[in-house]
Amino acid sequence: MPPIKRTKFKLAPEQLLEMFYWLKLIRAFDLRLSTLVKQGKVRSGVYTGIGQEAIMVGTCFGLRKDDFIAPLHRDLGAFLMKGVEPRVMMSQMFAKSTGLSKGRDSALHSGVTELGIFGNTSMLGANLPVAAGLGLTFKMEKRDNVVVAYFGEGASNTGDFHEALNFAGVQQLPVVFICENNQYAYSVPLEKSMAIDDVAIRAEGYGFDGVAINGNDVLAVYQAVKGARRRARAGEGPTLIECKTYRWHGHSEHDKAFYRTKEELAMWKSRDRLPTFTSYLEHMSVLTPEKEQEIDQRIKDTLDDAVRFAEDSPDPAPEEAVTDLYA
Ligand SMILES: Cc1ncc(C[n+]2csc(CCOP(=O)(O)OP(=O)(O)O)c2C)c(N)n1
Repeated sequence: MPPIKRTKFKLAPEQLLEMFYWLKLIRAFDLRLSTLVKQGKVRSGVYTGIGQEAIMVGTCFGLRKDDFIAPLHRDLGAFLMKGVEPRVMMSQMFAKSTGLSKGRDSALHSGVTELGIFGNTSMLGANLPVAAGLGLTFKMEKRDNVVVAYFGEGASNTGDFHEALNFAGVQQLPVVFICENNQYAYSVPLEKSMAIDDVAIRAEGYGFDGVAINGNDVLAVYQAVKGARRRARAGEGPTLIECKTYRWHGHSEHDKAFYRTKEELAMWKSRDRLPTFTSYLEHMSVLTPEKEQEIDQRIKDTLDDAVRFAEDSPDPAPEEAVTDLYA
């Protein structure tokens, strides 16, 4: 079969391959971190997004550098896609001086303004009013940038969530709200924290569209976000996209997740779309086994280098604890 020129959603074969690379890199990064935690090498809680990679890839793919993301504790992949080098990301997790926050904080609370990454705080939902505020800035400065703001279904029960959506709806702000509905907020299952099935319907109460999609399907996420982004850039206001998914590991690597059954986990693992996406790319003659091997090797080399760099990096100097502070 001759190589094809155009595939789904006008994505060129190289773009599909790029998506494939990111999906695999992000999963491999989190899996490597999980191993490193067991080896006692990581100095922070690690909140992997294994099983949720399609959300990060589908939402960040096609974002401009000057667009902003407001990521969560589980969105390491979004940091990578927005331009943080894997070795810097790894150092961050090792709390080394070469990490994003130079060892001040070892998880994903750092921001990188020049890459359009807003630093998150621990308070669930608190990133959302800030994202709305950023959207207001874009609107007031007449810039056609967008903010992609992430939250879990658990966070959608906080007051901050509702205030942010209300404000964004009233002001028609360029914010794409991404709900990562992974079925649990720590150990609390969806049905014990909400009396509705879809977080997406909450958007209606604030005057804009909400849609629930398969968050494991990278192309479905990409397509939904692309439309939302276009509307946001055109001044047509926010959208809420609820991505249904599941986290394969516990809330964090120290959580054994005894609150769910093996059968449930197996069922969700069977809904992993990475094998399906691989077959799709092969079917479209975009991917060959050799190409896949090449990508796997590139990912392994990248991660080996990142771990080496983090291990070899110095700890922060004690006197640095009082630098870079607002007074
Ligand atoms: C306001 C607030 N309440 C409780 C916590 C403790 N906490 C941290 S993560 C978490 C669960 C988050 O669930 P969800 O929002 O669905 O995101 P997920 O971790 O599943 O991706 C909780 C309860 C917190 N950080 N902030």
